[in-house]
Amino acid sequence: MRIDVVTIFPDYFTPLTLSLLGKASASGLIEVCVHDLRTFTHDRHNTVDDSPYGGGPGMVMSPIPWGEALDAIAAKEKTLRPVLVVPTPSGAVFDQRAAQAWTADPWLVFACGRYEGIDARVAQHYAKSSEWAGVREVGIGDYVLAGGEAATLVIVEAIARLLPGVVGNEASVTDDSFAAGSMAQLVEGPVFTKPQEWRGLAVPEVLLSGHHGQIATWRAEQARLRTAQVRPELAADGQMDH
Ligand code: 6GU
Repeated sequence: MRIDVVTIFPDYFTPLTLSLLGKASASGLIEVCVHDLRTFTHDRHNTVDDSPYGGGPGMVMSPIPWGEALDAIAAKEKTLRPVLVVPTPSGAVFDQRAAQAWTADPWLVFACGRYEGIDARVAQHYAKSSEWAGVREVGIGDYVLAGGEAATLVIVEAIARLLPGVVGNEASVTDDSFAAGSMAQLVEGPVFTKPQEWRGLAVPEVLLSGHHGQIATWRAEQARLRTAQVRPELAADGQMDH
């Protein structure tokens, strides 16, 4: 999968060179390229923002450097069409289902907005461009961040770890909380490792029993209990009780 990121803070993306994502890049499973939006400006101060039409607080990102940056990126590859991803708290929530679906896209371009956001005509323009595969405006939760950078890191990590070969143990991905194909939306229950007793706390007996069926049943019950406790709004809650 090819991933381009456009931002006024390229340094924000050094985490993409570390750990799981760093290895995925080194092995060619993902190809990440980070671009500085200011290199697509032409004035002395590398201006990327302007005051909002209609008034109000804050500044809006100009469509002009965005158009130049995104056109330049799309022009580098003639055989693939990129999807433009615009992280914004005004977007639909990016969840595990979206992460799984987006693993099928060969090329994602992330446009990281700052200030009050990017001039809306950028998303409009690329949504109707035949050289692009579409525009997706997404948020990562019900809170407001200072810009799209942190959300982009979250989204890239959520997708990349689902790509075949990125995570060593495939089962650790399919067993995830929220993993597609699980009967219900559940968070996972508690996990334990050695020692068998630590500071007076014992590992639950069933996990030492070697009875795989009983262990699976116990884990499913723990997931159900924890989900009911911390995420009562999730669809699974209650339904499996009747
Ligand atoms: Cl994608 N961007 C910003 N600025 N805030 C957010 C968000 C995105 N998702 C949740 N809050």
